[in-house]
Amino acid sequence: MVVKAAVKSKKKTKAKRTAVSNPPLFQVVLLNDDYTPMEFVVKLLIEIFAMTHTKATHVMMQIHHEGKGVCGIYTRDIAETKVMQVISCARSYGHPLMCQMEKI
Ligand code: TYC
Repeated sequence: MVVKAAVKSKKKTKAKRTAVSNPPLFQVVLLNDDYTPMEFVVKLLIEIFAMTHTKATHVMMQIHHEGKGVCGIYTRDIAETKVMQVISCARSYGHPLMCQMEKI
């Protein structure tokens, strides 16, 4: 009777790598206007974009002086939700504040 010894192959099998790409990112941008109160914008940046009071005040002042400013960078669905939250909150208080998302 011939007994065949099991010969373990020393050869490494290469793991197949599938190409994956990162999802596109969008920056949520707040626009300046002459009517929305500064303190409202600060509160909104704290509540919707999880900023500290110091950071929110800084971003609000930057928007006030430069016309617009980035509040955060997100994937599409989250950016869309943030824009909707900002606009619906602002409108519910009667403010004209505008917010948009831009692909980066
Ligand atoms: N310019 C507004 C004011 O003087 C304040 C403001 C800041 C409004 C940022 C909108 O995105 C904005 N009351």
